Amino acid sequence: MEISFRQLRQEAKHQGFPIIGTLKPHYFKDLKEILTRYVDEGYTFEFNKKSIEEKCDPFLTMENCKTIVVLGLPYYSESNTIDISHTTPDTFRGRLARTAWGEDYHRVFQRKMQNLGEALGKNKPGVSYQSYVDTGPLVERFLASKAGLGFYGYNNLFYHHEYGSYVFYGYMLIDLEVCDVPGNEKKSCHGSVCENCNKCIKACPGQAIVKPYRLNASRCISGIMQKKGVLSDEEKALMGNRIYGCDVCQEICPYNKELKSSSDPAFIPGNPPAFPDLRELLGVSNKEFIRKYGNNASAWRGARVLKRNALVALGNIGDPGAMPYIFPFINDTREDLRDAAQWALKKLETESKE
Ligand code: B12
Ligand code: SF4
Ligand code: SF4
Repeated sequence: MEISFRQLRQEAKHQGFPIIGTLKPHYFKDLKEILTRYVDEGYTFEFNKKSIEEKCDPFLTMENCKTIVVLGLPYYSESNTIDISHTTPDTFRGRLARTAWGEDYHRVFQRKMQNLGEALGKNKPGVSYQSYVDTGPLVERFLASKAGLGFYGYNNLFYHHEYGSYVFYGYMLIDLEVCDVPGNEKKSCHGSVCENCNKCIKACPGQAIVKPYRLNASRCISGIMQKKGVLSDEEKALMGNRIYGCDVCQEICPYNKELKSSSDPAFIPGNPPAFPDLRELLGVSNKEFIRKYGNNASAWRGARVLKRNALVALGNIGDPGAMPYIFPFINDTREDLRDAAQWALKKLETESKE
């Protein structure tokens, strides 16, 4: 069975994917080298030597795979469509990274990929496919680069020439050959932009970008905030007012200026807002949390992690008016919440005496 790239792209666009590329599945020897280097240097995150083979060999996931379809969803848009009261930080508001603005991108992806799969099935009855975003066996950025969709920045992010680094990637393994695939266009050489810049490396709060294209995930705040349990005092201090994710290495990047905006309404923040009221978050019941945050990317680690982060953020923001909201947690039976509350309170008390 075969489909032309043009037809596939048209269908993907119709289902809401402005970015699409394809590649033929094969054993990714070059990825194996990259992953082995990461492991040898000790910069691994939720992957291990055991799973390297799966990441490098798409046929272990789908034996009859003929094409890997890489799909991109841009998520950056100027805030003009967003209720400004929800986006202006005040002293009791924390911050969600742009990746958690609007609907959980995993859901958005799965819905659109499911629709794309069904549309392909109508055209090519019997076609089989598997779709993944984040939790699948393969490495999204690697696939995007092999499909010729852009380039890597020093900050380890993958850039699209129009939408910059604010693009989510997912992929589908299909048993369809794709014909008439255009050659990869070399639209820009990002390497030369990075050479005279290094802004992301200097700005990273956790000094997590240890060298160009190398992230020490254990120092990346984005990873730190997703960990469960008690955070070290150094980790807590690094978080600032963030409660989920970090955009510093993307916001500072000159390549991310004057981007084409995403037109996807799914990524407009609403409930929860981009800057959630931390007092409110600390008070929500599990039921209310599910209602308010359940459809948001920040919720996947549960209410407890976000509440711990909210306590830390209130300490970092430094307004003593937050104390009454922190007090109820200082003797909490849950150690992570108790520790965060005691740390925040001590910080506010010390600062108010200075
Ligand atoms: C685990 C994970 C994390 C971990 C650790 C990430 C890590 N080790 O890089 C943590 C929690 C820290 C994290 C943070 C973030 N993440 Co994340 N994360 C992932 C996940 C699930 C797996 C990553 C992985 O396996 N990495 C393994 C390494 C080897 O691969 P890589 O990260 O792609 O690194 C590439 C470069 O190092 C490059 N490379 C290596 N050497 C060299 C040398 C040269 C010369 C060149 C040019 C390139 C190069 O090749 C590697 C292979 O692609 C992916 C989704 C997925 N399944 O791929 C999302 C993903 C990478 N994350 C994503 C995002 C958005 C983020 C955050 C921006 C979220 C936020 N706002 O807080 C931050 C950004 C941090 C950063 N500077 O990269 C997006 C990235 C989109 C993009 N346009 O790049 C992805 C693809 C999710 C998605 N589905 O869209 N993430
Ligand atoms: S901030 Fe500078 S060095 Fe970092 S990715 Fe952007 S252009 Fe490259
Ligand atoms: S997401 Fe934040 S902590 Fe992680 S590398 Fe980028 S700037 Fe550093």
